Amino acid sequence: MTETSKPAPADGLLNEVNDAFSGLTLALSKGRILEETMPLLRAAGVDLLEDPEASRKLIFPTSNPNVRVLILRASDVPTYVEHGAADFGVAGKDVLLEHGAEGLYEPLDLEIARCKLMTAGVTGQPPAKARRRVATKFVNVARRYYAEQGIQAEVIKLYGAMELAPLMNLADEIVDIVDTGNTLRANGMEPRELIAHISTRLVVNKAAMTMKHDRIKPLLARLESAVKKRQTQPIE
Ligand code: PRT
Ligand code: MG
Repeated sequence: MTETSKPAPADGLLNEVNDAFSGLTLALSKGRILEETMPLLRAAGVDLLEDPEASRKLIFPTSNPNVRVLILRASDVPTYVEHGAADFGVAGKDVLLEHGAEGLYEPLDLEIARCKLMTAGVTGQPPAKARRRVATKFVNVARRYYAEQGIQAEVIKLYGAMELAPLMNLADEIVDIVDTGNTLRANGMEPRELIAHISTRLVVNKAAMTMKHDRIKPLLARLESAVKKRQTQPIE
C-alpha cells in the first residue's frame, strides 16, 4: 500500500480507545435494552453523556470516568464479555441461552424487558407428528428443547420475521420471543409451549470479576440496589 492510499487516522480515535484505559468497559445494545437499562445505570452513577440512539459512534464515555460503554448488536454482547473485550454487559436471557454461559458470570437480574421464549404454530393446526420443521434464530435453544422433549426436529436458522415461515410452509413451528402475543395473532399464529421465562441480565467476564473486583463490586452493589428500588418506586 502506498503512503497516499492509506486511510486517514480517525482523529486520534485509536488513542482514545486504547490510551491506557484502566476502567471498566460495559457492553450494551441499542433499542429496548439501552432504553430500559439507562435509568438503572443513571441511578448507579453511570450516565451516558450522549444519546447512542442519535449517534453513529460505538464507544461512549460516561459521567463516571472509570466506565465507558460499547454499543453492540444484542447477540454480540456475550461474545465481547466472554473474550474480555468488555468487562461486563447487559443482555437478554434469550441471547445468553443461545450463546452459552462459558466464561460469563450472571450475577444480577435487571428484571427488565421481560418476555417468554416459546414455540408457536399456525392457529388451530395440530403440531406435526413426524419430524418437525422449526424455524428460529435461537437454533441452539431449539435443538436442546426439542431433544429434551424427545421430538425429532429439523431446525432452520432465520435472522428475523420468524412468523412468516409457517405461513409460507417453510416450517411447521417457530421458536421466538413472545410478549403480548400480538405479533403471533396478527400473523394467524398461536403460542404453544413455554421454553423459558426471559428477562435482562448483567453478565461479567470471569477474569475481570477477579482482576477488577475492587471496581466491579461497588458498581454491582449500586445496580442491585437500583433494581430493588425500582420495584417499590419507579426511577426516572
Ligand atoms: O432487533 P435485533 O435483531 O437487532 O436484536 P434483538 O431483537 O435481540 O433486540 P431487541 O432490542 O428487539 O430486544 C432485546 C431483548 O429484549 C431481547 O433479547 C429480549 O430479551 C427482550 N424482549 C422483550 C424482546 C421482546 N420483549 C419482544 N417483544 N425482544 C423481542 N421482542 C419481539 C419479538 O421478537 C417478536 O417479534 O417482539 C415481538 C413479540 O412481541 P409481542 O408483544 O407481539 O408478543
Ligand atoms: Mg428485535
